[in-house]
Parts: sequence; C-alpha cells; structure tokens
Amino acid sequence: MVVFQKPKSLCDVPLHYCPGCTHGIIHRLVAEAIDELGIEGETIGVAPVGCAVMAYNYFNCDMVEAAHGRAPAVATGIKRADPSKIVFSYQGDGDLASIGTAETVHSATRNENITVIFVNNAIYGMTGGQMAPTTLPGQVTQTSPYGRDVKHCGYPVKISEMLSQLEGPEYIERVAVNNVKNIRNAKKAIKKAFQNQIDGKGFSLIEVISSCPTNWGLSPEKALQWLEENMIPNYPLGVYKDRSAEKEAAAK
Ligand SMILES: Cc1ncc(C[n+]2csc(CCOP(=O)(O)OP(=O)(O)O)c2C)c(N)n1
Ligand code: SF4
Repeated sequence: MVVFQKPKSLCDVPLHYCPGCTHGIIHRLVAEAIDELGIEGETIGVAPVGCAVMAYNYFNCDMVEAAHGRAPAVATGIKRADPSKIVFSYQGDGDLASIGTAETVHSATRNENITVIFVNNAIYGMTGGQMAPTTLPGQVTQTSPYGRDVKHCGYPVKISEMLSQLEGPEYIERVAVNNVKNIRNAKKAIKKAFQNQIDGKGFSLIEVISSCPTNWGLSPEKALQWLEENMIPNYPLGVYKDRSAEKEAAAK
C-alpha cells in the first residue's frame, strides 16, 4: 500500500525555496487538491512575482507568469476566455496586498470565478526582507530596522477581514501551515476553494499564514514558533466569508 508519495500535480524537480520555507508545503497542498479533484488536465495556474516566481516550474499544469500584483487580472482574462478551465493564482503579500491591491479588490468584488492562494509571510521575501503591507507593528525588517512604526507606516493590511466586507466574494478563509493540525485544515480550505470554482460559485481566496525563516532571521523551527506567537494573534485564523453556507443557514 502506498502511504506517501509526491502529488502528480507537482513536478519531480527540486524546489529553490530556502530550507524550512513553508512555500513548499503550500505548493504541495495545492497540488494534492488538484489531484484529488481530478482537474489536473484542465487547471491553469498564474505565477506571481516574489519567491514563488518559478511556481511555473513546479506545478504540473499549464502556467502563466503575471507581472507583479497582476495575477488576479490575468486569471480573470483566462477564466473569461475559457470558463471550462480551472484557474488559480498563487501570490505573496507584497504581490497581492501592495502593488496588486486594486486587482485583488476588484476581482473579489466582481466575484470572478477564480481561486486565489495568498501566501502571507509579513515580508518581501525575494527582494531581501523589506517591510510589506502585512508586516506586524514593531516587526523589524530591512526597511524598518527599529520595528514597524504605525505612526509612520500605518497598520498592517488585513486582506481576509477587508475582502469579507465586500458583497462579491464567495469564500474567504485564513489558515496557517505551522503545525500538522493547521496544515490539514489549510488543505481542506484550499480544496474547498477549488471545489467552489468547479461548482461555479465564484471568487475564493485562501490566506495562508506562512514563514520566511531567512528574512525573519530565525531557524526554520523558531520561525514556526514566531509565526504561532506573533502572526496568528494578529491574523486570527478562520472562515471570514462563506456565502453558500450563510445562505443555507438562512434557509433553515
Ligand atoms: C513592478 C515591480 N515592482 C517591484 C518589483 C520587485 N519585487 C520583486 S518580488 C517583490 C516582493 C515580493 O514579496 P512577496 O510578494 O511578499 O513574496 P515573497 O517573496 O515574500 O514570497 C518585489 C517588490 C518587481 N519585480 N516588479
Ligand atoms: S526568502 Fe523567505 S519566502 Fe523566500 S524562499 Fe526564502 S524563506 Fe521562503
């Protein structure tokens, strides 16, 4: 009996991510969801700019590279051109919550039938650890060496809370990948986000609280601990919007 194997939707190549980076776990969860839903032949992914820029080398499906922050607009174009395809974007917080804020908000408010995987590690990883819109108050980064000062730089942008206020989107959930329980829950949420698209329900975004041991200056293990103690209290996990579930509850 096979107990553990690489998902078919992940290419058999080494990933370039730093040791202990949770991008790899998130890739695996997305690939497992694609395998389990049997949609590998009809899925098209949109890769971001950021550490996951080479996601097109890792997912075993058609992939398109978008300019920084533009992935939801590119995904919208692909999905509208061929609604039979299952289209997802995979984006970091610098990509999605900074330069791509407009694309994110407007694809959500239009309830585009796409799936967005939003990897929030509270920093610009690829470019060397600058402050991101999601950097925590007081968090030290390359561009906030004394810690993020909210008087000067404002407060973190809380994407799940923000998008859940819009009427448009179908499903918004925040998950984390710091322990087995949370990883299993993240998988369930990601799979549901793809299932919603298959069912034609519209825009689903899963915010995944992730680690960046390299730019946080921590060992992989300490990074997971930091995530639990600092990220999760600032970014509470849970379902922020599930329109179908709300409708079902109201009908009872
Ligand atoms: C238009 C444009 N502006 C800026 C950049 C530089 N840039 C590349 S990656 C990046 C930030 C990536 O951070 P994030 O999206 O959080 O992803 P991570 O690397 O942390 O996974 C920036 C600012 C760029 N490539 N293109
Ligand atoms: S810089 Fe950070 S986000 Fe990028 S691969 Fe390394 S650990 Fe991961």
